[in-house]
Amino acid sequence: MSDAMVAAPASDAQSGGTQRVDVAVVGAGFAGLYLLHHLRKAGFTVVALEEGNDVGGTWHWNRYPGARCDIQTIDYSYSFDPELERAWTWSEKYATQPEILRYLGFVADRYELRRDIRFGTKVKTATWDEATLRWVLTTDSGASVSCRYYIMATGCLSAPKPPEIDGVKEFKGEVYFTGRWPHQEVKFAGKRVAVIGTGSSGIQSIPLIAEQAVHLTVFQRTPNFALPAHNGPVPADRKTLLDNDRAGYREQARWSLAGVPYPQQTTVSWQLNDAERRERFEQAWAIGDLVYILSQLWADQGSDVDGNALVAELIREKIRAIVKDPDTAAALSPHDHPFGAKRPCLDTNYYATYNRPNVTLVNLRQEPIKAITASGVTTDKRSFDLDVIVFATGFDAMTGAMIAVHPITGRAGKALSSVWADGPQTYLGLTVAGFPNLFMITGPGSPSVLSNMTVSIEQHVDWVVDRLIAMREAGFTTIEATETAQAGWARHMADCSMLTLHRLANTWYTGANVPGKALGVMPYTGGVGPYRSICNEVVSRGMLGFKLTGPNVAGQCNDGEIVRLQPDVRLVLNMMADMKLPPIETLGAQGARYFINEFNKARPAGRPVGEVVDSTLPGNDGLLPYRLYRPATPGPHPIVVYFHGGGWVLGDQQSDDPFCRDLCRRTGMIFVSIGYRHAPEHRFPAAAEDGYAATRWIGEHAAELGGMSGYVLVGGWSAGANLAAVTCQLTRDRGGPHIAGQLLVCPVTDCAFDRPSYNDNGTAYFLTRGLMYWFWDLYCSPADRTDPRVSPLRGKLGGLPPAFVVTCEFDPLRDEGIAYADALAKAGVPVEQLQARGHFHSSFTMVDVVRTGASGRAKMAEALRRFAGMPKQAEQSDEVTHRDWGVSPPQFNAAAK
Ligand code: NA7
Repeated sequence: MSDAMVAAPASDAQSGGTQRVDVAVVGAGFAGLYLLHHLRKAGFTVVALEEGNDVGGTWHWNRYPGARCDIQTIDYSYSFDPELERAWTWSEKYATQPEILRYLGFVADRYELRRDIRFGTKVKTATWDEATLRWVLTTDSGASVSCRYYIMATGCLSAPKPPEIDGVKEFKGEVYFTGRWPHQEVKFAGKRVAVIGTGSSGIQSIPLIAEQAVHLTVFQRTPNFALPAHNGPVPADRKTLLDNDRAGYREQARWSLAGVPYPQQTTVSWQLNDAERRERFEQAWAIGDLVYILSQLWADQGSDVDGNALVAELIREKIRAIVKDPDTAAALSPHDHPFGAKRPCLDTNYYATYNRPNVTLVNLRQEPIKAITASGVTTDKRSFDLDVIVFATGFDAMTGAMIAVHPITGRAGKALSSVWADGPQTYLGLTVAGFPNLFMITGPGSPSVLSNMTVSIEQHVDWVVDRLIAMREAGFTTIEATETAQAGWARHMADCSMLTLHRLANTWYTGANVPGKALGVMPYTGGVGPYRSICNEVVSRGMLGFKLTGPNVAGQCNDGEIVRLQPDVRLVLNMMADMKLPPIETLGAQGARYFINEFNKARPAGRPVGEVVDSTLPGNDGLLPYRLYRPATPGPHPIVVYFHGGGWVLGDQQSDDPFCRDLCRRTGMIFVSIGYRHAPEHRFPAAAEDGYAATRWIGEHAAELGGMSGYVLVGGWSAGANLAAVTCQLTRDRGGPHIAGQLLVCPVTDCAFDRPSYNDNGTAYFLTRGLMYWFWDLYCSPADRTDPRVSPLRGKLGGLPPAFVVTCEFDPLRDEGIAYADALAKAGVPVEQLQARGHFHSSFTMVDVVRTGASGRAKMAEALRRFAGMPKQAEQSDEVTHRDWGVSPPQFNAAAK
């Protein structure tokens, strides 16, 4: 059956002033229309309630001159019906508001949606009725509605915020709001016009108003980054991609990060030189596509302040080149937020407009508006006589339209506005604990405004409608998120937002544009594809985090948190699972070494250090290779003797290269990574004795290596941390050298395999129980395993150097690491622990892959510097986004305002 032929089941007749339906939808924009269609197709009775007098939602209200979408229109379209796609052709790369509105009207006609939409109807209150297990909606016109399910498709940018300037009512001229633009044409010719606000709406409308007005004064509080849209026909390259494989193109969009099918960029800024970066930037500038420039320049631009600053400066250079007056160019150049942290704009002639003689820019940072008067605007410094004021001052974004239905009263009489007083709390951005059978489309906590909205809307609608169908089939009539699931989602949201720069800017993404609004990154920053996979996982894990009940079936509740891993750890593990790698222990030692070397080739290059030297030193039985990493700062530097991971079998002196580089940069210390002998060729105690011999030699030759004499530090990861721990015991017992501190990252400390983490984390987190057994078998026969040179936990622990012990929540070795730290402390050794939530065994060594590991590495570096008596190092650029990591930052932090 064609989608266009779907018959609508009739809603129950209105009785006693109440319309009874299965589902009530609020809003008739992109989300409401697709919901209506999909729900009807699934056999539900539905009514949509829409305040406007026609379909369109945001596009119904935002009719200001120059209003266009800022995602290319071929991407900003429904994809649920191939026939619909064939039936509509966009005329431009970025369609105008009238064309988008025509499209939505076309969709409404095609599926005969209007007959189930009550236009001109505002929902006033919504109340959950415990007795009937239904929602009751009252409206400002016509019958109230009784529905089993209540779905808010109210949009993210649909509640304009008041301008918050005194005297607006005094003004005798014309006043317009971009978000509530009149339907008749507004004429600016011959008029003195002001535009207040330079977000997308201001930036799109200013050039067109300037062409008509006798004079235009732009009042700018915060300059924004704007890029030329280069609008015109749909670009041939994108259209060809779509035409050649429409289904594949759409599917790629659904699994992409932003809902537009661009590949993930992997090259980081420091791998490119100035000329290469400039070339990439110029290409992006010429393309005119927000998602392209935000995702395709270099991988660290959205996550690292230094990587971001490079783009920001290139854009400011463009502004200076376009705008002739240097003071105006300076005022238009953003410096107070990272590029992309605030929604950048797409423009047509925006900056060039300031070269017109009839345009003035007023920098409100230098002369704030005092008031609006009968004749115009008065700032601290001067008055402007005006005929027209256009407020392009934005929206109470993401939550405003939902809270505007007031009150929404859920279970136990609780109002949504009070539950969200400290910021929106949701599960998946789709549901709220305490509000059964209430769904939100693109609600706070979903990718929404950080994505191509149409892709996110379709995913949400499909997910919600599919759940309603499944519930109907199973006999369930209520669904409600659990508090545990919701709290887990807040934590995951906070973890995700540590990976981007959004939290560093005051924007409508964070609620900072509305005075008094709780602050926090409201949209989900983890990406569209990952979000989709999480929603799917909720279903595949038996509706994890939801309570389901029905009159004739047993209730169901699989309580829990859907994502407990750090977001980038989850991606890495999923990627590895998709690769269907063979278990390493089945490859044999040579095969496993080859495999790991090949695997390591694909990782991002480590960051530059002052110097890298390969050489050899005497081990316990012959020369050992080593790699020395020297900081760029003048020496002598403290030396850290470093032991790589690999279960005493794999790896070599450069296998932990990115980790050594990172720690070398953070600590300002020399790292010497030792190529100790491996099993099975050299079994226990070869590696342990090499570790000791190398440390002693380095201690004796520290000055020759450019290091400080008199002490060394030791560090290592995994089996390397085992060697570092063992080395500390051996140097204590064998007369030196003096070790000032030990860094043990996920150490092997004991030969017992019965601690809970061996079970909890034994199979699913890359380092498996089976692999550990294999390592042990190759390195050490059972009779030797209690020897402290391989099980340092069984050794004497008093008198050891201070230690920093790192363990990861999802690591089989977690509990033996914690046991070692506890035992050290008990023996009187100064010890600090970092128990890394949501991390796995390789989190900290996968530098620039598991970026949430940055703050943990910063703490390791701090500890090493403390051990060496050095002052705290200045924060590195990747710590800025991670500095709160590990302490469960609240999603919302009112104090931050
Ligand atoms: P935005 O992007 O929120 O822009 C609003 C603009 O108005 C922004 O420049 C604000 O400055 C400014 N503003 C807000 N209140 C005031 C007051 N009281 N005085 C002076 N200036 C003020 O809204 P838009 O409608 O342009 O765009 C919304 C989204 O629609 C956009 O991101 C796209 O996704 C489409 P501020 O930055 O707060 O200092």
